[in-house]
Amino acid sequence: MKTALITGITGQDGAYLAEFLLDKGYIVHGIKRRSSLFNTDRIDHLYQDPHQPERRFVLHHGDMTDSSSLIRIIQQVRPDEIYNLAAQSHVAVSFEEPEYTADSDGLGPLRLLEAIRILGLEKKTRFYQASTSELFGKVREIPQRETTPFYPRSPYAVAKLYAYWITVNYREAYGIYACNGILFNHESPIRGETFVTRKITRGLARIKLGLQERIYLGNMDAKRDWGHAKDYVRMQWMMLQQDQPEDFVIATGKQYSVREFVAIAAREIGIDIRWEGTGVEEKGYDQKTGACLVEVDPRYFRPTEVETLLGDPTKAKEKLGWEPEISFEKLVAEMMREDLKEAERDALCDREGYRVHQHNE
Ligand code: NDP
Ligand code: GDR
Repeated sequence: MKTALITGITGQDGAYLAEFLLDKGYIVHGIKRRSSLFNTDRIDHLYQDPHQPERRFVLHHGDMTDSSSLIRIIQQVRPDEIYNLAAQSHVAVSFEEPEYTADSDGLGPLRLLEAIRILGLEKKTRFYQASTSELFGKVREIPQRETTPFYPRSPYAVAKLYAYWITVNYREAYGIYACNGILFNHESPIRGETFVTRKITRGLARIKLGLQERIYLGNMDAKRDWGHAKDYVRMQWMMLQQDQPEDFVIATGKQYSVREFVAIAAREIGIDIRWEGTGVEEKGYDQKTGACLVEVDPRYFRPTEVETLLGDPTKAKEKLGWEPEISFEKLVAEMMREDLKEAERDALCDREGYRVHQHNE
């Protein structure tokens, strides 16, 4: 039975990966950071009571900015595989918290790699680093592949650039089985609510149920290559099962604009959007009722933007036989369906006088 340690287990990918590895028979350990409220909604269905003698799912308190906690946990768990998914993962927030982002996203991976070395686990523990298409930033080649030059455009991407290279360096310097998955955007019904796809599906569902009037968005022209998180965590595991460690781009090879995402998601719930204006003047109206459902708010513009990302997953396909199984259309439909359910629950609570989330950001 293999043992895996997942950092960022309470996040979107952490939850799907934990489920995937438990199904494969792994013992799964996860690192969560202390928060003032329970913060384990995404993994509560996997939870096992700590008083139970034989557990296959174990949570530890730790933080990517605290070497002592990381060394202690790795010493205790002695994992066969570490999946480093923890990060301050919001690009826009990284402009507001650049130093913290550098610490957790850049130095955090270094702390894990050093722990592997200090504990003499170089030959035992395999390491996966959650690298990102944001590394390509201001793109200089379309589509982007493993050999495309990097040009990061945010404190987040710069921190991840350090993480990418320190992973390569520890592989070359100390022979650690360490790889980077350069993953393009991947989404799901459990995507964080402030990433643009979830903001759109959640907002539209709440509009449909009368809980909110409008969605405020930033750059409508941004284009992304959006896949499903379930397909992408499978690939994270596959990367650690090879004879030799290598870096891979994971993407679908198709891209859509934010505007197109809105239109496709709205159609899922029977709304056709009519667009008017451009730039900060742009608005989206419901064709039938004439209500304004979408408005641009410049507060969501970023100081430097990544305008377009499109990945070429040929290497993953040829070397690992990986291909995405869930189409873009299915992804959007699933997200809309699940957000409608959530909005229905909120509407019910609202009617019964219980306070529901008002966040619209
Ligand atoms: P999420 O934001 O959903 O999850 C991030 C996780 O990291 C959460 O569990 C969070 O904990 C944890 N975390 C944040 N800071 C710390 C810290 N200082 N110490 C310990 N844990 C911390 O991200 P995703 O699941 O979407 O992404 C997983 C990884 O993949 C991230 O590293 C991200 O940057 C990267 N990535 C994501 C892509 C995507 O499209 N989803 C694409 C490419 C890369 P908490 O729940 O307490 O906030
Ligand atoms: P991204 O994802 O920055 O690509 O990072 P996000 O969904 O935040 O933005 C995608 C694009 O949409 C534009 N946009 C908006 N974005 C947000 N969040 N909110 C808005 O209102 C809005 N309006 C337009 C953005 O400007 C951007 O161009 C994600 C994260 O998961 C990273 O951790 C990961 O590394 C990359 O994907 C790959």
